[in-house]
Amino acid sequence: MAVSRTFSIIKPDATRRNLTGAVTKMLEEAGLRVVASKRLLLTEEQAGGFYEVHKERPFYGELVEFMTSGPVVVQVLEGEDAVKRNRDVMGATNPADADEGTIRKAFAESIEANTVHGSDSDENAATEIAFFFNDDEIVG
Ligand code: RTP
Ligand code: MG
Repeated sequence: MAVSRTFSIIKPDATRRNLTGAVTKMLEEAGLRVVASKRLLLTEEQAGGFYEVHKERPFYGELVEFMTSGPVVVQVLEGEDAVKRNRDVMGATNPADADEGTIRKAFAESIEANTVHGSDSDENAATEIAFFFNDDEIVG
């Protein structure tokens, strides 16, 4: 399996509880390497643009409000089959459905305040990485 990249966000519910290190440790233990990282307070425009695909969903407004409610840590992760590897360690969107050993099982507060975002395809990973990082900010 080839080494690839994915995009991750440590969400405001996690930064608020000082879990950036604990979440990152689980990502690293899953075989992912942080090759870019920065802490940001997203603007409404950034959060709204990032979640544009969910614009018609009933939770869009609340999601944008949540994602701008505190700092996030955006990261590029590298590893074998990175998108799937990350989705596996994240666990199900709703922590009530998340498996033992996953980040969301360990830390998520609710279906919305669910600690992490992870790209769901290689194509979306490339788009999402480019949304937040220049090439020279990523050191593999
Ligand atoms: P993500 O995009 O953040 O990695 O999460 P995901 O693929 O597991 O979930 P997705 O369906 O893409 O939804 C994006 C984010 O929206 C929030 N959400 N709220 N209130 C609700 O019913 C609801 N459903 C989803 C979550 O923060 C979810 O991660
Ligand atoms: Mg998603």
